[in-house]
Amino acid sequence: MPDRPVQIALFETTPRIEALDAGVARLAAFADTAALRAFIADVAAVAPFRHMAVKGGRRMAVAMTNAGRFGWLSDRDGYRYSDADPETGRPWPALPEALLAVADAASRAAGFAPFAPDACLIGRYEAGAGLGLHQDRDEGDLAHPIVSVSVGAAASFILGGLRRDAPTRRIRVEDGDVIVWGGESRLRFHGVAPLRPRPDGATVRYNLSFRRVAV
Ligand code: MD3
Ligand code: FE
Repeated sequence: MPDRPVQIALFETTPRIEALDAGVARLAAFADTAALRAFIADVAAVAPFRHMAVKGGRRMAVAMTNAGRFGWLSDRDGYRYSDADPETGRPWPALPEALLAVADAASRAAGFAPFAPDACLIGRYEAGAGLGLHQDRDEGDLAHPIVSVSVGAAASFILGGLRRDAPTRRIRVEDGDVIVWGGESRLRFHGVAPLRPRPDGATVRYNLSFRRVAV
């Protein structure tokens, strides 16, 4: 990865915090998305975005890559975290201190414990791409929240309950929004509605989700 240390804080120090649900907080316009875009480009130069396969053999609509010690993978065998990119055999690009600080500051601002993520899954959503309802439960210690950062086009996040058939609500997420998901919402089903094409054609959204995988 290019050596481009970022010294400035990448987050708002006096965030607007909104409680959206039990254990779910939104920090509106919390993250500096220009710096995040540079980070995403650096990661993708080493670990390119790819449409991973799922169990039935179909490919996901969202293109993904990872940074940090562990990266999330899906293939015909299922989901798992791995310390190497199967496309290259190389470790995933490192998570810079400035980004670790964003995730930690968001966790604390939302009322959770200090947070030291060791994985960052980056998703790229183009027009029409969405993410079906699922749970994130492969991380070692589910007491840690997940911190997600939205970059680019707005999207509707779908938040369900602890059972797949529970009612869902939609949460609009915009460029720079950080959402912290933890506590009793950590295992809720969730997804992303297919991105509506924007009239200017510039329909792309990135999502970075910071996770703690190792216990
Ligand atoms: C909500 N990504 O990659 S952020 C994912 O916007 C994923 O790209 C979404 O769901 C996106 O797995 C959402 C992350 C997230 C993670 C765990 C959650 C949201 C969550 C657990 C409970 C509720
Ligand atoms: Fe998820």
